[in-house]
Amino acid sequence: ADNGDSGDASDSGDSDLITVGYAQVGAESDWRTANTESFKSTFTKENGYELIFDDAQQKQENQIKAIRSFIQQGVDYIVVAPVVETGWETVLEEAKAEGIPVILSDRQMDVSDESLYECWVGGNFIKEGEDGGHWLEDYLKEKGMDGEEINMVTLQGTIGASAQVGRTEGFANVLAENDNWNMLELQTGEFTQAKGQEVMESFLKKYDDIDVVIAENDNMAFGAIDAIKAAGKTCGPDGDITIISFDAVKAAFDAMIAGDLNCAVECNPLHGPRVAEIIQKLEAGEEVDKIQYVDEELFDTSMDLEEIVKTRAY
Ligand code: GZL
Repeated sequence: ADNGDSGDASDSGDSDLITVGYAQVGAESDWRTANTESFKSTFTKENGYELIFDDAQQKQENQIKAIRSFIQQGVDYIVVAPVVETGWETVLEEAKAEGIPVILSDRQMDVSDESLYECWVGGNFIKEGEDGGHWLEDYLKEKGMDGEEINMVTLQGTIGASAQVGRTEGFANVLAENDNWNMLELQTGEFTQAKGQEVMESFLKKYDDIDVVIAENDNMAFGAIDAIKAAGKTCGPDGDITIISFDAVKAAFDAMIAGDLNCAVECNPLHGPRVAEIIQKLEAGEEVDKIQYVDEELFDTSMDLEEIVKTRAY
């Protein structure tokens, strides 16, 4: 894993800076890039911080190594975006033993003792999945297809990641209410464009009657769009295949404006300022809420996307 900043926090010289070790998932998607940028632009020396950044290349063992390194360096706070929900108890116990508070951002950890972390800030993944499902219900009704058999496939995110778990569960809640919807198959595309394209290619070979693709992030949707076009099919509002994606990064707006993507369910990546606010509260000895959801919307091609995208921060 590449450690963004070299040098040991304790010899940073600026002892009045708050040192923050940030164990980031990786650089797998546009969302992740925006999320990392949000932290790097918030946790600056001018703002009173020393940020030690680690990119784990989507591997849990690298994140655990990074957390151990932060503990060794005696950072003031550890922030983690856990790649998957399980397997964190031991290293969190080690941080607790050294009295270093841990804050979770983006994805959640499934731990028995919730005192092992101060709080979590991120998207409401189950609601995102349900919002995507309800959007599809309305869309099919508008097209007069609400009584027809609808065949769909899902490109899942990294299996075991909160965003995958929640979006799959949320969409499944709506699927259960529509017995004319057939979920042909779900398979992980690891939240990357390349893998998303590969899995979509295999779906297109296997099924010749796919009506809807649910892509659990925008980058897998972009891969699916390429695979669909390469197979001589069309997608988007005027195409054979309807695509719903999650994140709503700028490139997703471009895809909707180009007519390739139907709907993007937002997952706000700008967690830097929220985490800084939490640290300031903890510094002041204040209580912080355990679960803190960020604001999120849903965008589709019926909206004035050229206008909306001008005000988008990511
Ligand atoms: C969501 C985040 C997910 C994004 C993907 O909070 O965990 O990980 O949806 C990213 O783009 O890879």
